[in-house]
Amino acid sequence: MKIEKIVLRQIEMPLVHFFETSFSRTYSRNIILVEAVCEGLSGWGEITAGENPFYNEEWTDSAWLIAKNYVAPRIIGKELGSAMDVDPLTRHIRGHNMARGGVEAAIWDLQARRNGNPLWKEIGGGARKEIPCGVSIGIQDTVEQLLDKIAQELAAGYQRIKMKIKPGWDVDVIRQVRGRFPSIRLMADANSAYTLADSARLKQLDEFYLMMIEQPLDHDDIIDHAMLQPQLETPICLDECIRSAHQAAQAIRLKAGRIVNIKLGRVGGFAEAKRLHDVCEAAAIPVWCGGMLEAGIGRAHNIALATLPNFTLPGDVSASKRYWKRDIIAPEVETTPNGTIVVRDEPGFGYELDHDYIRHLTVRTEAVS
Ligand code: OSB
Ligand code: MG
Repeated sequence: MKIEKIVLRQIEMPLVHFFETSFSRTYSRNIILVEAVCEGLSGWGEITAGENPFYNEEWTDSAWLIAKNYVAPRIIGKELGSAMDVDPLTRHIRGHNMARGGVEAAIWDLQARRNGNPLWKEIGGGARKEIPCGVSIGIQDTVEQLLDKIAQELAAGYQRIKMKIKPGWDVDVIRQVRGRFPSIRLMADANSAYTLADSARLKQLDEFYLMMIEQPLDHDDIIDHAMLQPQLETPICLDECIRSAHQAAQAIRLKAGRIVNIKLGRVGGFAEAKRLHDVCEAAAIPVWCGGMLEAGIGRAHNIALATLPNFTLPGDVSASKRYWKRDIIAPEVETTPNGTIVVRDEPGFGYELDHDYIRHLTVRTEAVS
């Protein structure tokens, strides 16, 4: 397979409800879609960078430049034995995993379509026909609003609730959530809002028997997490600081956490996500699929990823309608009353693209060939 052309499209999509983390509040997404073309077939990917460099160093504009000037030119025209060959062509680019990963994912989708296979089969997944789903609920204006949201998501069937926390929206809020919902599967995500100096405060969370606390400390830290974990009963789940299988191996060796959130973009695509999955599986560390407020393409890629065997915990992959009035794929992603998503068997990522709507949302386009 030789990629002839890579088309980048930036779309702007308003969220149905703002999403607030410890680092920012988002009302509208600016997402880069990647189309990789070979012999009349196209594969599609989504770059999961945020609108600002606050989750990690990437954002829409940096990802656009990296994808256009560094990633695409290194792939176009090269003879690829398989999509596995894409990752080594761009590995020497430092950082910018989301820009690399969005292009890589498009080529996996293309390969799946060429072979007439669903993407989950192409990546070696298929351990489950339905993936277990949780939801990630942002920081709200009031605790009452948070409690209402949780009640609504539980009524929809979601299997676990993740709530975002930050200093000032943590122990007291979780106490109220636990008071109202004593037996739900609950976890908290701090997005790096604390330091080791907050150990005593984080230790107070043990009282609420959370499934895990996600990335309490610095975005690029492993060592402090290894100092914190033995002080807590609550398992630490690592997100931001795990960008490669190698870093996961190091974190596991240092006992910096007991669970890993895998995000396709954060690690640079399917090849590295698979290696990371395998490293965790060999160490009996369960993983789950994280989310970056993806539109339909990224969402569908996450569903395929979550069919690998060690994705045993409910992830942050949920229904399209929680994010968008209208998604860019058809049908949109829906959940069952049991809080699962049924994996589709159509070739590629398994959904139809809504080209008209994508055209309507597009604010810039550039093709590299
Ligand atoms: O840390 O998991 C995170 C969204 C944007 C940036 C970081 C994170 C998140 C989420 C939302 O938690 C997951 C989703 O619903 O897509
Ligand atoms: Mg997180």
